[in-house]
Amino acid sequence: MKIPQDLFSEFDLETGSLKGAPLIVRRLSDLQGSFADTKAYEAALKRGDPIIYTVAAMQDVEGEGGLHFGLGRIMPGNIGGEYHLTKGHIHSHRPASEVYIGLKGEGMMLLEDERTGESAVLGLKPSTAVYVPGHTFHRTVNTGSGPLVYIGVYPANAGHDYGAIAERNFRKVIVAREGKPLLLPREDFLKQINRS
Ligand code: PAN
Ligand code: ZN
Repeated sequence: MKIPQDLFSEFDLETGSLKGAPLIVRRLSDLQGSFADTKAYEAALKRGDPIIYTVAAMQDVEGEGGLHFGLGRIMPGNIGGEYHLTKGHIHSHRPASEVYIGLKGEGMMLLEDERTGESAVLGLKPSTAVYVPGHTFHRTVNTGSGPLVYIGVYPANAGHDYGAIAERNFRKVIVAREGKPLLLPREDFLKQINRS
């Protein structure tokens, strides 16, 4: 059997690139509405528009039974105490699940069941894998001091729905408290910000 080009991939943990795949770059300005502290977000944007994360996705294989995968790389940092994060989404084909594998750095996956609203938070670092079931919003957060690099593998027919979560955002936030990550209900965090 001849090995076609799309059966083999090489990825670079330092640049976040995947040979042959386009690199999607998400800057601070692309994350309007994602961070809870809107004042801190606007103030940060005035200072510059840094890259928050990149994703390089291999989408060659098509059809029933096929798999796609993406290499994500999130830069360290926070906005108003909330760690750098991905936009987050749910798969357009709701039953489609995904496996995340940590490759470098330290972070967390924030999951939220669309049907029950229940949240779960799971660590993501080298030698760990997180299973994201179907019908679940998922967001990745970098809680470390260096880049967080991971790979996500999902069905080729999953599709990405960003609109459903963009409207109301995740119910929980992951913020830095005394240098450590703390999971808080969004409402509680907003109250704390408005009091100070
Ligand atoms: C991942 C994500 C990646 C970036 O490959 O696409 O972490 O997050 P956003 O897509 O929310 O910007 C994945 O979950 N794919 O299905
Ligand atoms: Zn996904």
